Amino acid sequence: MPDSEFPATEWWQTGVIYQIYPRSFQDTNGDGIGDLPGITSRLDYLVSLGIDAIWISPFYPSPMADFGYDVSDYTNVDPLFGTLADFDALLAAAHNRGLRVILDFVPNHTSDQHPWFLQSKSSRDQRANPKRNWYLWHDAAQPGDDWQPAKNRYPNNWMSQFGGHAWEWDQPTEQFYLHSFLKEQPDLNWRNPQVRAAIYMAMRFWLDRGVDGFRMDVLWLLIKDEFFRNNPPNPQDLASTLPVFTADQPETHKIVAEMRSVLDSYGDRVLIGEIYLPLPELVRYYGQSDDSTPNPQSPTPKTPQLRGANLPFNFHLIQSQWYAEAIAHIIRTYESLLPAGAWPNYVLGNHDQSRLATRIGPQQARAAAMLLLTLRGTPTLYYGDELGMQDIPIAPDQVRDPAEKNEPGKGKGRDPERSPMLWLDTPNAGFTSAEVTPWLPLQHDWQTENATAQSTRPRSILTLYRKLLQLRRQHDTLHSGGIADVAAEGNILRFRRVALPNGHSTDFQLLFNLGNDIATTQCAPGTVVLTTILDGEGSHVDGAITIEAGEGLLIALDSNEGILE
Ligand code: TEU
Ligand code: CA
Repeated sequence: MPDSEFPATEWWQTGVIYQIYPRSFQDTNGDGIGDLPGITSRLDYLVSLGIDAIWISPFYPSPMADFGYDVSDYTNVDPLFGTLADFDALLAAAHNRGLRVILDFVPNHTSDQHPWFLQSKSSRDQRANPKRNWYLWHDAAQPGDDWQPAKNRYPNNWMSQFGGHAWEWDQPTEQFYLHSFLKEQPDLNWRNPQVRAAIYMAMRFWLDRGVDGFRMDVLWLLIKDEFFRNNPPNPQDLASTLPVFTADQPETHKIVAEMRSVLDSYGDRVLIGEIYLPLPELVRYYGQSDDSTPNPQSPTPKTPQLRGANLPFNFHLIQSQWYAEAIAHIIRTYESLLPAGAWPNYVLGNHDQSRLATRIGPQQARAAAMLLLTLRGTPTLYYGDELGMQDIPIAPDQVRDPAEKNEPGKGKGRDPERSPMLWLDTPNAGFTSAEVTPWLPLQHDWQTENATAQSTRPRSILTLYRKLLQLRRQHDTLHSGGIADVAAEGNILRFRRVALPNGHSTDFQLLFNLGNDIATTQCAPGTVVLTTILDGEGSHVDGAITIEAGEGLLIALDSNEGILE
């Protein structure tokens, strides 16, 4: 559906985002852990790959209980990753190359070592302790017939995403505090205006330095029910509950709008939200017209009715089964639910999810690459997916992720998808020096599947990504045009990208065989521009066309009349 009323003009609409997990990208000081100077040293690779922006997972000072998602200082760099000067150098080097830099911001919780929390837990007397209310403290539940010590009388049934109760007892002040994740990650009280102001100030610290936007961690979880009501049981799985009172609370949208106005006061910056919600709820994070407030800084915003996140992350392709009908359904539903002026986006992998090539297999990972980079909307790539990196096996003594340590063997561990980037065929694949043990093991086939080796192979998945990124940049239909006729026929997924109404762009037909057998379909006359097996480009097609299992085809249609039904 071409949205010609709201053409794609912003860098975060036409561009492609690449996520870097800094621990795993490039080590420069021989401690086996990636760092900021490492990212700087690899910017030329990213330019040659053809992406437009990097999003860097947290590098702030942190005790690293959750590898940086437990922040103890929002306005500095952890010595493990470098210094503020290293960050400024990285930002300048990226900007010099035309790359944007997006930071990962973690507003829902801090580290339990953050000075705010240390102060908050120091006393429950709110006059003596102005930060008590910065976090979510609660008395123990009243004792009932089966009397229990206070520390066992949880205020309600809320559970941590990392297992166990979401409440931790603080004996000195005899109250519980809420932690949606680890007990080392106490949740901030987002109803407190002082908390909001403090976070917005920290955002400004980085915006003033020149960062191009934020990916906001767990944006849909910021506000919790003010009456702390119990979550109802999940009818599908009575051992769990539904997050009715802990997620997607209506007041969250006001906060997103506030964050957005902080960014808008700086110009062309982007607000991305990490949001795992069904599509109808997800698209509300673009902003809602009813509580939109005009922004005094930009009196004529391009999309006046949308004051929420620019890109509420769409994870539905990650969560979907890899079937043509399921994927066609997601694309059509998403497109139909997008509010006017909202720009779509798709994600296929991140540091919390099993690797794409492991989930769907190496052959389908090529089709997935073409799908992600030809859909309408901003794609976000996860580092290493361009090499077809897989989940790595993690032996019990190699486990690093607290999500695995807390609940071993439940498949919650995220170490497998965080293994070091593969650069070279030298020991440790160029990630760190030869004699060092990297913080996570390397993928076994690093000698042949590293970026340097794949660069020399004309049919490697890296070559495919480079070509796709080049084509996406080159053709305005691909980065800005419309989408139409999204359909599934058996295992074939198809859609058309529709030229902008400028008279000099091309329509494209996309065809993907998401099954395990060769399949045949029909195509309007056109020229094959790219196939995921990197074979057969330049041939003319008209009518019946055969597609290999896991193959995707990008076809430039001969004329716009040819494809009108
Ligand atoms: O993830 C939020 C989140 O919901 C994850 O727990 C996700 O559901 C799970 O990992 C899926 O496997 C964000 C960050 O991306 C994650 O790395 C952090 O651990 C978490 O927030 C806490 O900050
Ligand atoms: Ca290092």
